Amino acid sequence: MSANNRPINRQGYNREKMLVDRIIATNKAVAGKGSAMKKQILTGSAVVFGAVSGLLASAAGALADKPVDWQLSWQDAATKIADQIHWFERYSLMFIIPVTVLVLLLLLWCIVRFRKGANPVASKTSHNTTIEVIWTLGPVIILLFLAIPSFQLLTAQYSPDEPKLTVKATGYQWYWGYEYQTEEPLSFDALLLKDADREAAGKQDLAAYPRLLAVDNEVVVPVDTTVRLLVTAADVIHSWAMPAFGVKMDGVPGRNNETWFKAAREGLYYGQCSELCGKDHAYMPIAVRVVSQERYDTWLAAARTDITGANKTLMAEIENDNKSVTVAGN
Ligand SMILES: [Cu+2]
Repeated sequence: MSANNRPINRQGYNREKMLVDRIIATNKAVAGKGSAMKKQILTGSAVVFGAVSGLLASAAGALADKPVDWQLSWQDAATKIADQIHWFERYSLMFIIPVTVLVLLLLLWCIVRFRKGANPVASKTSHNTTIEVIWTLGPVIILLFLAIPSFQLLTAQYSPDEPKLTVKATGYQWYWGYEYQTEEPLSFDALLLKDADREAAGKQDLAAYPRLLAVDNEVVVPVDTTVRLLVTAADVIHSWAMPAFGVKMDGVPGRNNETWFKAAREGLYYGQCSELCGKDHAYMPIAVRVVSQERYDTWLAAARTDITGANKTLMAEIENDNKSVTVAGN
């Protein structure tokens, strides 16, 4: 499977694959022991899981990076910056967890050791140079260890390569408007996809086009390309946020904020407006479709005259790919 055709939802796909692998492994182990009945049962369950996994795999091709039920951690990173953010979280936890545990233990020790019953006469000590040096220098050193990679990450976030494409996103109450600042500019609006419009849009697949996240017109960008994103708003403050890209930028009326992303894998990515902007704040999702350069070029040319048609053609091509990937995967 080429990098470009990697299933989009790696988390879901891997979980499913692990489950099937485990069942197959158990099945093999049981078969080795010669327990025919167990083998039959397990073969049966493997077949069932195989079928389910087959179904999921075919959907996986169309699946997208989006929040999943009971998710506690990040969405898979689709950009280097998101990867770095995830790394920094794990790194800072390596300090936060021991410090929290240490403080908790010290507290418990003080509570038990120096309680009135065990220590009726309190010490009158008010200064201890050694301990004061330790509890000043210790935190300073820890903060330095946190500050250096934190500034490195900030610098990386503000140092994109020369962007090849500029897209301006304007937040409105309550949808997004996009303007491609290409030779011949292209602009369109992206509104929440209503259930009633699913069929006409060919977006009945709830896994790929989740309720409250899918939109009518996705932002289409080429893979492995630095995209400069200008974010602004026309009425109140909005915020353009895409978790898988590690991007969140406020759109402020009268101001042009700038951010960027460089998506490393193709797929359909979902985000939401992340600034409380009014009663339909929850209903102005963001969808970005990352495709190959050729597909992007074709789409852009067609979108100038017919955005709906261009999106439909693109969708049909991607669906076709997913079908052949599934067949090849079998
Ligand atoms: Cu908003």
